[in-house]
Amino acid sequence: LAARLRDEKALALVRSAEEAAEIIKDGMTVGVSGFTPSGYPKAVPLALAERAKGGEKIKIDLYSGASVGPEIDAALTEAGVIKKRLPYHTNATIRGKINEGEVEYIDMHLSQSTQYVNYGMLNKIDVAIVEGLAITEEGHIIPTTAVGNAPAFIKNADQVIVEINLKKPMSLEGMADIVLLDNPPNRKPIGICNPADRIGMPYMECGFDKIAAVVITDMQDKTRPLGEVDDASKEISNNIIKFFDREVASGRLTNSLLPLQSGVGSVANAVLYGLCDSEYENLTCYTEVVQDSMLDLLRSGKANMASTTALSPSPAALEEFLDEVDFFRDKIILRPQEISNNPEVVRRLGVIAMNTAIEADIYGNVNSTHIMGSKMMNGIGGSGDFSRNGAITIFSTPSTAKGGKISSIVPMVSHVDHTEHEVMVLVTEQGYADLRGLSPKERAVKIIENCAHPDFKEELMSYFKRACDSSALHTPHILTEALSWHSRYLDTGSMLEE
Ligand code: 0RQ
Repeated sequence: LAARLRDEKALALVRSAEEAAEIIKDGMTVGVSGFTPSGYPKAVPLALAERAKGGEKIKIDLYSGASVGPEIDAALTEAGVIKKRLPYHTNATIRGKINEGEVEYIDMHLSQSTQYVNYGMLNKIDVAIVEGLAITEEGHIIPTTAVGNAPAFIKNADQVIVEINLKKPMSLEGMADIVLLDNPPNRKPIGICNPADRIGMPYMECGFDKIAAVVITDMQDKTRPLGEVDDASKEISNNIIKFFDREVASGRLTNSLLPLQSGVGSVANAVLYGLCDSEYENLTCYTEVVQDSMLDLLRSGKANMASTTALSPSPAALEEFLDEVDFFRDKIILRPQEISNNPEVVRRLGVIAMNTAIEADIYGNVNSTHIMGSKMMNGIGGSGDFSRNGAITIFSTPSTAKGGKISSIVPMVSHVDHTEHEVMVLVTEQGYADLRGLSPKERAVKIIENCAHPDFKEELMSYFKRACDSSALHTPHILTEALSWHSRYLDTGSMLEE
């Protein structure tokens, strides 16, 4: 334990999870570490849930970096503890309560969530609960497998509870590169000109005066399993690589491409697997999550390094990774999400942003968050941070969902996260549509021809042609019909015409 708690002051602060949870009171705002179920506190939230289940009234606003594990989002939701939640989640239990209207949810750009806290635009953070590898002699906290918003929560919190997780090997020390930005007008340029540049310290500043309790835990992150790479995902990956090949042939990209960003989920994971078998080499990643396929890119030497804010492999890949940390230590940099997702850096590096859509419309607007316009799925996460600022912005989705009953290409999206102004390339298993330099009507033809599923192509073209018969010809729509595909699905369980 001496390697983990490097000063007696830390040792003197050791408490049980139940004792530490007593610090959290009804009405407080709590910030937790963690980003994609990785590096989040577990024991104290579980103890807090038990208190509430025992009958005590506790409601808190809960802020995180991104998604966290069921020990927080499921346990605290089931115990009725969460009043308001931000900025991102992927948990089915809290999703249910958000969509039933019982939990208020703010779906935010992840890089902006940090500055909302720093600018004082949200509640003051009463307590930060942070998973750590160790506490230094000075009382600073070394992060584990994710950084996220933890540095900002620690800075802005009145009190900090540290969960020292013995499951996380000490060999992770040194991966993190922590820097906090000053608020405007004193903000300086961020000195990252290459994904491998280190600009900060390996720990999160805290100090013993803020640490209210230290809890020793031994619990593995409950990362999310990834689906099998199915045929549609393989085809999406092949189509993205075809697009890259054309960019290289035209001289706009080299064989090392540009720093890659790839979102969460099975499709995003499959896309990078495609690169493992490609001729591309000396790749770099400037991203927010590292899933299984990105670890394989690093293992195989196809990619030299990855800058990220979180390591979020599937459970099996996590075990493998934790055995091989020494191999990865100089190949991965863990940054605060304000830096990993920073528009200034994403624009400077020229990141290739690859994210996932729920649906896209014929003009290139993308919905990544809402099912049938009203129900929250997960949230925008960092997809907007990257897509609005990348050199090349790609969105992919299978062309159909729910066994072919839903077309992912629709006349008008039922919710917009990414607008026609930033979506450059749309990819499905059917093909890719390069939308750069195309007017709305030109985009519509390309998207329908290249991306729509054959079962829906004709009807989409019919909609577009009839819309073109109207008098408003810049972005032709028939407003009374534009969302009829969604209504039909809600009424009949299918977007297909009877
Ligand atoms: O629901 O499981 O109930 O059937 O949406 O879809 O195909 O399993 O895909 O796991 O890759 O998730 C966009 C949600 C895709 C995710 C999204 C239904 C489908 C299924 C999931 P069921 P799949 P994935 C990095 C960047 C936004 C944030 C982001 C996401 C479920 O990638 O949250 O990219 N992205 N952040 O059936 C109705 C459609 C549908 C549909 C799919 N058109 N209509 N339902 N589904 N298409 C991450 C961070 O920032 C941390």
